[in-house]
Amino acid sequence: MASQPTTAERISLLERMLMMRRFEEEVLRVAQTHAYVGRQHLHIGHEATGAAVASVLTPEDLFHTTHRNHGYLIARGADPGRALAEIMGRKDGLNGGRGGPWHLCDREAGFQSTSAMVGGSVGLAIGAAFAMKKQKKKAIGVAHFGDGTLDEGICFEAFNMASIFELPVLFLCENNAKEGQRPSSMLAAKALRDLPAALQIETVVVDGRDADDVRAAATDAVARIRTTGKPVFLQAQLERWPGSHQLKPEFPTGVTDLTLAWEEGRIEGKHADWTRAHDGIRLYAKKLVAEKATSKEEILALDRKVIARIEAARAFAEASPFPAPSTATDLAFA
Ligand SMILES: Cc1ncc(C[n+]2csc(CCOP(=O)(O)OP(=O)(O)O)c2C)c(N)n1
Ligand SMILES: [Mg+2]
Repeated sequence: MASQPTTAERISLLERMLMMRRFEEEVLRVAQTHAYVGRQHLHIGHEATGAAVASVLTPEDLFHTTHRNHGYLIARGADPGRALAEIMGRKDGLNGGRGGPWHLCDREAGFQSTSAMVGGSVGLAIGAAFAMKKQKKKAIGVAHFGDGTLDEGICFEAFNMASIFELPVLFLCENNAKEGQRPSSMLAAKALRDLPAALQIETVVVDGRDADDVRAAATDAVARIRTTGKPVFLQAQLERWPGSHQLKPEFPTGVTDLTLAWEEGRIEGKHADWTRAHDGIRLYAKKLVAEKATSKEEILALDRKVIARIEAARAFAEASPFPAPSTATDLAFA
C-alpha cells in the first residue's frame, strides 16, 4: 500500500492542480479573443486525476496523451509560457510554433506526444514501453485516453501485446461517461475494465475526483509496473465538465473561485451540482482545510501565486512573434 502523503506533498498536489486549471482558463480566454486557430479541448475537471498521476511519475517516464492534452502538459512540468506560445503558434513555443494545440510535446518533461486520433496514445505508449524494456530501463510508458477509446481496434491490439510481451505500461483511462450509461460510444462490453481484464491485465478503478485516492492507486500501480514489468489499467471515474459539452469557448461554471470550497452556500446556477460534487479542485481545497492541513488564507495565497505565473506565461507568449515565413520548411524531414 502507498504511504500516506506528507502535508507538503498534498499542498504541492493542490498547486499542480491549480496550475493546470489556471493555465486552461487562460487558454479559454485566448480562444475567446480568437488568438489561435482551432478548437480547445480542455482537461478542466479532470485535474485531481491528472495531477495525482503526474506526481508519481519520473521525468524519464514517457507520457502520451489525447486531444485533452494541455492539463497533462502542465502537470508534467512543461514551462507554461512556452506551452501557451505553442498553442498560439508562436516562435518560442515548445515546438517552434509548428505543433499548435494538436501536436504539443515536450520531450524534456517526458511528455512524448499528443495524438488527436482517438486511440493514438495507446499504440504509441506500448511502443515506448517496448523501447524501455529493450533498453533495460526502469522508466515506463503511459497512455492517457478516455472511455470512448475502448471501442477502437488499436486498444484491443495494444492491450493484447502489452499483456503477451509483458510491457511496462500504465493504461490511464479517464471515464467521464455518465453513470449507468454505456461507455460513451460503441463498446459492447458491460464495463470498460472487462476488455483489459479479459486479456489478463490487472485493472484498478478509482474515484478520479479525489486526488489522495488517485495518488495512492497510481503509486501502487506504477510501483507494480516497475517491479513486475507488466501493464496495469487504471480507470478514473469522473464527471465531464459542462464546458466540455459545447463548441464555443465559455466558462459555464464561472472562473474558478476557491472560496466556494468553504462557502458552499454560495454555489448556484445551472451547473451547481458539478461544482458541488465533481470539481476535484474545490473538493481537495475543502478537504485540506477541514483536516487543518493548511488554512484558507494559505490556499488563496497559493492560488494568487499560480495566477501570477500564468499571467507571466500569457505575456511571454504574446511577446513572442510568429515564425518567419522564410522558415516554413525548417524542421521538415524532406
Ligand atoms: C480515430 C478518431 N475517431 C473519431 C475522432 C473524433 N473524436 C474526437 S474526441 C472523440 C470522443 C472521445 O471520447 P473519449 O475518448 O471518451 O474522450 P473525452 O473527450 O470524453 O475525454 C471523438 C469520437 C477522432 N479524433 N479520432
Ligand atoms: Mg469520455
